Amino acid sequence: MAGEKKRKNPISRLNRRSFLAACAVATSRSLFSKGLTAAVPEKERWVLVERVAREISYLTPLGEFRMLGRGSPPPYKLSREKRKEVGLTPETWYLEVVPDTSSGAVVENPLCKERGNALSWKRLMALAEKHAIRFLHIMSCTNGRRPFGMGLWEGVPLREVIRIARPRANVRRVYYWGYHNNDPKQKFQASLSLERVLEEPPEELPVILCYKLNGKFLTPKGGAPVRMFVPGLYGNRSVKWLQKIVLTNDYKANDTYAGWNNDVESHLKTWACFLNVPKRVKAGEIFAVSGIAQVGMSGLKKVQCWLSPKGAARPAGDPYFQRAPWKDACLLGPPENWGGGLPGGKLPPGTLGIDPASGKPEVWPMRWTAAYWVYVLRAPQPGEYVLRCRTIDCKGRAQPLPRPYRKSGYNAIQAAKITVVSEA
Ligand SMILES: Nc1nc2c(c(=O)[nH]1)N[C@H]1C(S)=C(S)[C@@H](COP(=O)(O)O)O[C@H]1N2
Ligand SMILES: [Mo]
Repeated sequence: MAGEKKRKNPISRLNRRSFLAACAVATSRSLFSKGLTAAVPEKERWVLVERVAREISYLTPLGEFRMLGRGSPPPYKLSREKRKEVGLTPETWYLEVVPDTSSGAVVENPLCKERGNALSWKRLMALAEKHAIRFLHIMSCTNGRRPFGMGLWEGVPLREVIRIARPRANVRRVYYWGYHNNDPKQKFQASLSLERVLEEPPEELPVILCYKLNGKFLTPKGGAPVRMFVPGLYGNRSVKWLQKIVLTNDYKANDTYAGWNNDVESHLKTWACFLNVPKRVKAGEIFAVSGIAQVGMSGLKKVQCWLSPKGAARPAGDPYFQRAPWKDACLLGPPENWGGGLPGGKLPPGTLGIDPASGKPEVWPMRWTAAYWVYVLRAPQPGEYVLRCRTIDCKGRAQPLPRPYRKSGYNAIQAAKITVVSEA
């Protein structure tokens, strides 16, 4: 596969055996009306898809997870001694859960250092023995051009701790923040409706106090020892180095990210981006392009690609190329080896959404996760081309949709340049 270039990216790793469960084979019409390319025989397509799939690690290895952390210095850059001093090691960590009395919130058993009953790591681990859950979930930043990583997260449902604090009256929202060098300007804060914390629809995942990623305790960069993890939303709600929760009757999102002009309520969107695209291919050559799709709120039915000559006139009145001759890519099925550094590539028992008897996902692709895809095509005549990718959600709608607010979660039709050179 001459020209196939491996691009450094945070979410793919070339180390696993995988297989294909669902392969939406493209119909064998020519790629676009001018008939510049011929169809790829199914057998060749299959071989190539399988070869590329084998190189993708479903879970992102920890060293390749993209991780954020604001502050000067960011908490993960503090020395081990300093982290001990400020309560960012298991032995020194405490979580306080207190009422915002100025809002009228009434909490019967506030957990705080002053009363000597703040939640310690030991107590959290005791709760974990009874209540720990783990699930697969992608991490994406609202404005990120690609997902930060695909993880297996473990923690204790936040409601177990809220229950211990016994909120009694006038609590509508949960405010929380992480360690910030005791400087209010460095505070990274987020909030949730208390109702979101207390219960969820049957197919939804609980908000957790998270302490493990891919089976390993969180690293300092990962938010150690404990971070919030909020399923279904962008990463800004999942505050790291968590130390404080305030139960309030205020009904507004007071999130740091909202103050930065982001829509913090928006759910993860369904969209696709490229992982590996060869920059140069030879005319007539059969080659593969791989990518990742984020399975957002509306689910994912298909990923599609469309190759067109560079500089071709954009169709009038069709900003999302709805009328372009898109072709289905091949969605990869659940892997046998989940990668990401899990022992033997196996998911731990009790992973939500995995059937305990077969060890296979109950549905595929799973909501709030990554789905990888491969698109195989034959290079047309020499020239400059643009390859685009998009998704079709479970409602059959092409994504992205028209969005009136840009900072509600990045979603766009991604385009990659491909140069086709002559065979000789
Ligand atoms: N304390 C703290 N938590 C934080 C942030 C931060 O800057 N400080 N960034 C948030 C944002 S905007 C994102 S997208 C996620 C990223 O999670 P990750 O660093 O584990 O990939 O962390 C969130 N949690
Ligand atoms: Mo973010």
